[in-house]
Amino acid sequence: MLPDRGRFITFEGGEGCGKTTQVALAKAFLVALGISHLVTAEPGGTVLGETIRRMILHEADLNLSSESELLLFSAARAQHVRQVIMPNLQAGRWVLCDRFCDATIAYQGYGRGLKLDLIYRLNRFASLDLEPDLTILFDIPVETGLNRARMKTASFTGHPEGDLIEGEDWDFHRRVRDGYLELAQREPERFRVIDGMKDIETIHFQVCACLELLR
Ligand code: Z5A
Repeated sequence: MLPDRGRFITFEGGEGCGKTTQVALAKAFLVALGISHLVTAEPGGTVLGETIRRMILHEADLNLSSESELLLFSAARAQHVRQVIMPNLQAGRWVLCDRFCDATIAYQGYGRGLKLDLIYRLNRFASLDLEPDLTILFDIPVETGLNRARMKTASFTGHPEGDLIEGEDWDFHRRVRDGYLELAQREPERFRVIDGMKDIETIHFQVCACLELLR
């Protein structure tokens, strides 16, 4: 952890795990502490990232191959890191990022079955070797997560169909969950795994405790 650089914290987990809820609460916590920060998400955070997000998640007509999907997530990340994340960290701001490189390993690696060593190399290239100071993984059973995600989608759109990745079968989402847990086991010093089945307030306290340790 470089002393002058802002802290880089990523939030990860399967569909409906509650990370976006917790990013918003963590933001309020940093505001209360007077810590200068930025909240962002992948894919997104730049004009290119938002365009790619729309393509990957909503344009079924593109019939993206797994390989094209991987390269698009990587392109979005390359832009996001160079244009948004790095400049903010270098300015001393903390950056809270909803998904980052681990998502590509979990979804395109474990989920789609693409080669992990290739994804690690692409991640390093796209991210300029940037590693999170802390990654908080919210773990919940796939069934609960997908139900939550569908209810959230329905509350916005009136029908439960989510995006193209959310619509993958349960086995895909189970591989993603197992992949995340394996990553956390492999790097226990970077990951903190939180039980996403607890209530929102309890989880928030746990997240705050993690953030406190980075001050
Ligand atoms: N993806 C990828 O494949 N490869 C990559 O490299 C990257 C991403 C970067 C992005 O979708 C998709 O891209 C994602 C992975 C893939 N897959 N899909 N689909 P996104 O950004 O649109 O969405 P998301 O990241 O998957 O999830 P989300 O919509 O942001 O939801 P969430 O963070 O998982 O959960 P939430 O919104 O905080 O909570 C969901 C609902 O549950 C909501 O109604 C909450 O009020 C409720 N909730 C939250 N916490 C609780 C608790 N503790 N108890 C009960 N209810 C709760």
